[in-house]
Amino acid sequence: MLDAKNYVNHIFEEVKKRNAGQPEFLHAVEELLDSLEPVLEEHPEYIEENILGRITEPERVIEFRVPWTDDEGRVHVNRGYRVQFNSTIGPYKGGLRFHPSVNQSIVKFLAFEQIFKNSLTGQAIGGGKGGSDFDPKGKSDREIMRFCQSYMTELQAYIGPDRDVPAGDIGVGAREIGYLYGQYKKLNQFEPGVLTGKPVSMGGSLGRTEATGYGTVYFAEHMLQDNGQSLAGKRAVVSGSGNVAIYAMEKLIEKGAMVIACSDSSGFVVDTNGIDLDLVKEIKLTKRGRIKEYTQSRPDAKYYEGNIWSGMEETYDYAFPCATQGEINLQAAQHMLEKGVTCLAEGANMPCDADAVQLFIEKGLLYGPGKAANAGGVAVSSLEMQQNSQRTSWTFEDVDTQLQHIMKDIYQKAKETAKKYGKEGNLLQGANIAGFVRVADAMIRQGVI
Ligand code: NDP
Ligand code: 2IT
Repeated sequence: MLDAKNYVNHIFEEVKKRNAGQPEFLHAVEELLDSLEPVLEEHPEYIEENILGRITEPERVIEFRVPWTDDEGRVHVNRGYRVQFNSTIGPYKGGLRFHPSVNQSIVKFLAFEQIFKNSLTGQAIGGGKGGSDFDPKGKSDREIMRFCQSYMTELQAYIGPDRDVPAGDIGVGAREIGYLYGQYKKLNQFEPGVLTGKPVSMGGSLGRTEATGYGTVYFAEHMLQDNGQSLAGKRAVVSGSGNVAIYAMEKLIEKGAMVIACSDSSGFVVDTNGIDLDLVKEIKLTKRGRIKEYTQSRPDAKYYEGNIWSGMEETYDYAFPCATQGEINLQAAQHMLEKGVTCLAEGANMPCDADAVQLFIEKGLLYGPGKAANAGGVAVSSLEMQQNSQRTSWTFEDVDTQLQHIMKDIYQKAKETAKKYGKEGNLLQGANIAGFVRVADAMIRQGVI
């Protein structure tokens, strides 16, 4: 039998061979494998049972054609995906992303992350993710509806409340989930538990919209409190201005922090008086506009094109990347440290490159990895599934209280697991090991399937 180090190297070589040309997926696998040596040394059965060989291979990858007609009658074709990565501890669970950059590598990386994130929540949910290279920007409501109907016409054959439960992600919010569910229901039957993130009027959970952003801030607060710091009176920067970013900003402001900047994929706005969140909501949620429009109503604020993390000139304390993967490279990370950042919690999935994370950890920055810090969204999705199967709905306060407990529990698990394996303070390693062990133990008990 190989020793832990050689086993990890062997598996990564195999994964690279089998997934050539999928850099995002390889990055996610490497990041997990890098953490596991100490736990493999302690549990040779994981090597004997070849858990890593099995856990890095999706149970199923579904790809399909999505044809749709625009308002002028032109016919378009996009590609749809659903990766059903691991169902050991529950039905596949994870969002759908509609963005032109979506490809198999991105969906596999997101589904892989989701396995360990979902495990950390303590809920009974496996890992999955899907989406399409469809670009929702500039499309009419009717075009979005026709696209969602076509996408669901194919996807419905593979999902179900105990089988696979999609939700939102980039480009997929309550509007899209509403259309997707409508088509599912037309082709099947009334079954709200087949999707989460639904509008509240049709079986969605109160608090799901806010959950990812709020949860990320709750997680950051635990990191800070444990280190004698707090959010109150501090300057924060949040990237993105979508679902996760908006509710991270809302909770930060409620906790007394001042959010001085946020962004979209074109550029970022800096308002040293504190970002006016109602204005951001009006621009992004009501008008579906661009963050640049902020300065039309707030002439004191400044708009800059480009990446927020490498472009910020102001100093600030805390960073909340809430846009997308790979927003923070090594050079941006160095710039952030120069600007005074001491804590970073990832609302997005894998927003920091590997060398950026390494630098943050080396420099002692409080670093909250996405699979722990942004798990509040999927955790509340699981609470939505519970409400749907009980045919009931809980109050906002009830859901938010459960979310706070779950985020605290995830933080404790990541912290204590890191300590147990001699990596005190390294929440990435703690989260990776804790998320992995729950799934690995259950895989062994289920046999080689
Ligand atoms: P939204 O579509 O609501 O918002 C995405 C935001 O990120 C927009 O401001 C968008 O700008 C920006 N963005 C998207 N792509 C890029 C890019 N390539 N470069 C720079 N900015 C970009 O998505 P969410 O808020 O739901 O998701 C944001 C992140 O959080 C993603 O990484 C997602 O996987 C993760 N996440 C989401 C959860 C959820 O519950 N929704 C749960 C856990 C994680 P623009 O409008 O210009 O495209
Ligand atoms: O990345 C994520 O955790 C999500 N997009 C949320 C998934 C979900 O099923 O709620």
